[in-house]
Amino acid sequence: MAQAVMHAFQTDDPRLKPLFEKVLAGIRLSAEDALTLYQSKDILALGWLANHVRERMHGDRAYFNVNRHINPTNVCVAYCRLCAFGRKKDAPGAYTMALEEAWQSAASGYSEAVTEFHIVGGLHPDLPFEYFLDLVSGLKQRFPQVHLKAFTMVEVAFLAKRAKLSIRETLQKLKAAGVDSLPGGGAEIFAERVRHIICDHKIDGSQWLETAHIAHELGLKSNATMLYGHIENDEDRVDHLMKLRALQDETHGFQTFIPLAFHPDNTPLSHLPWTTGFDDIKQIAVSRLTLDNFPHIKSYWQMMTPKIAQISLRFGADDIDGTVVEEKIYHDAGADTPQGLRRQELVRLIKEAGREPIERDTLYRPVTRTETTFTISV
Ligand code: V47
Repeated sequence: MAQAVMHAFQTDDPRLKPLFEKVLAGIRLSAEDALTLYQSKDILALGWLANHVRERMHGDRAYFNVNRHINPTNVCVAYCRLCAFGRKKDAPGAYTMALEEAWQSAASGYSEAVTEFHIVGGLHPDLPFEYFLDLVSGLKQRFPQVHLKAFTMVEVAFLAKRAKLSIRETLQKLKAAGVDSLPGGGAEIFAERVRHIICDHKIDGSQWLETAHIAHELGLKSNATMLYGHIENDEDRVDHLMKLRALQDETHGFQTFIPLAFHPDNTPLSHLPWTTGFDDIKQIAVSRLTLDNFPHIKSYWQMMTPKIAQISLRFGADDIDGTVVEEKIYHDAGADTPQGLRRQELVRLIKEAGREPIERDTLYRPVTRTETTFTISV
């Protein structure tokens, strides 16, 4: 049997052979191994290994959800060089939704009943903490069946500062108002040298990790991201992955890892090139192979493009995110993907990759639909 498997794995990169042995035996890869993976050009061998792990964990299942993004404001005091979304308060294009407007926007769009609102926005200098508590409790009241995945660790830390509360108290209040889990944004790259340049005014990497730690302690699941393809190097990527893996060993609170390819258009880093398909696919494979304690690796179709996201389902990813409906952060930065995809289009992408589409809720419970209703299996 081992012989047959060995036969199926072929590589012209001798450095990958010992990694093959480790992956097959379920032995954790080291930081050094992760670096070797990044340095290899044998994308098919990396894909074979990542796919092996992906199928060991999930078989043919590939997950998606029916969700809607809500970005209540793009006003932001952080002025990150990586970002094309944030605006100064009085700058052209700056917006802040009144609560009624945010609640209405949640209801608009596709007719398919959403199971998740993904809520993130800028760090607004004046909006009080109560605005966010009211936003969340108002959504919960109007859409009690919808999971609220809201506020990155960066937003939580900013709200805590503004409300003069600890991170723990802030998260407790958000949870009591109706926040069910947290998205993975704002992690960027933890390495200080890079973080200083791409997002100087955000909390640092250790504060991001500490906020996630507290969220997990409070029973709030979260995701984690890594922004790649700008000025970081392979060592920075490995450092980021290892820090996430170490925290996950402690809390088991992360559900999904989402590598995010940098989109340079309209950012102060617009001179940088876009990532290549090779790098995007390799990043998915390395993520699956190194983050052995993360249940899911998401290839976010909005950012990867539907075509790369689909191929990723054979290179380590088991999730392609959801319908989204209205995406702003990537489109401000030059993405030419659609604003949203219908449920049936996601199903088609997955089926054509030879995978079994599983509609999930945010906590990865299967969702079954009739024409007008849906049921979540618990
Ligand atoms: O935190 C901002 C990134 C993130 C750019 O948790 C950029 O399920 C590329 O975190 N080019 C927000 N990336 C998106 C995010 C996310 C997306 C989908 C699913 C989930 C989840 C989370 O987008 C930001 C930042 O890291 N970002 N600007 C840019 N120009």
